[in-house]
Amino acid sequence: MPDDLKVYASCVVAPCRPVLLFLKENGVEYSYVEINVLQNEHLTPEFLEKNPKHTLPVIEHNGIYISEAPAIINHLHDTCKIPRLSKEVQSQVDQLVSWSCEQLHWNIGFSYVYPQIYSEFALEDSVSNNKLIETGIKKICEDLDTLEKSYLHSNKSWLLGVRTTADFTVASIVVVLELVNFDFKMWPNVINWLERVRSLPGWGEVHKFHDDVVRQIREQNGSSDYF
Ligand SMILES: N[C@@H](CCC(=O)N[C@@H](CS)C(=O)NCC(=O)O)C(=O)O
Repeated sequence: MPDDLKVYASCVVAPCRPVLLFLKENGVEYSYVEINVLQNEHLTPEFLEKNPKHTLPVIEHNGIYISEAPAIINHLHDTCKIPRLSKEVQSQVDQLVSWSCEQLHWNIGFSYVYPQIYSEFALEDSVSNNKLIETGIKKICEDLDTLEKSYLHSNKSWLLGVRTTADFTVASIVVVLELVNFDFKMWPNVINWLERVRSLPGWGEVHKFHDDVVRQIREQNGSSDYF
C-alpha cells in the first residue's frame, strides 16, 4: 500500500473514474481531493504546480505528481504491487486503457458530447460546431462498431474474454454518451456489456454523480431506458 497517496479528481471528469475504480478494486487507501473544474480550480497557480497541463486526474505520491489516467494506473500497479496479468494480456489491457483515455475520450467527449453541453467546449460559430459534432458521431459509430464486432462478438462477456481493468476504463468513457441521451440500440453487445460492467463493485459509488445527472436528463426527456 503506498504511503501518502492523494488523488486529485473531479466528479465531472470521466478519465478520473477508472483511476478511482482501480484503487477501490484493489483495496488501496488514498485521500481524495475534489477539484471543481467548473470553478476553474484546475487553473489555479497551486494546481498548475502539480500539473502544468491542468488535466485531471492527478495523483500525488511520495512527493511526485503524476497525470494521465493510463500512466497513473501503471504507476499504481507497480507501487501497490498489484499482480500483472500475463505479458500478452497485460499489453492488450494497456492498449485499451490508453485508447479509451485518448482517442475514445477525444471522439466521445471533445468532439461530440462536450460541445453540446458545455459552452466552453463548443466552437464559436454554430456551423463549425455542428460540423464538429457530425464528424464526432461518425467516429463514435466506428468506435462502437469496433467494440461490438471485434471485442464483444460471439457472446463474449468482457472485452478481452476475462474481466480486466480495460472493461471499467473503456465503459467509464462510453457512458459519457448518456449525457446526451445517446441511443445504443445498434450495438446490443455493447448494451449487455455495459450492464455487466455497471454491476461491478465500486462502479455505482464512483459513478454516482454521473448517474444522478443522467437520471435527471432521462426524467426531463421522459425516457427510462437502462435504469
Ligand atoms: N488523457 C487524459 C485525459 C484527461 C482529460 O481529458 N481531462 C480533462 C477532462 S474533460 C480535463 O481535465 N480538462 C481540463 C483542462 O484541460 O483544462 C487522461 O487520461 O488523464
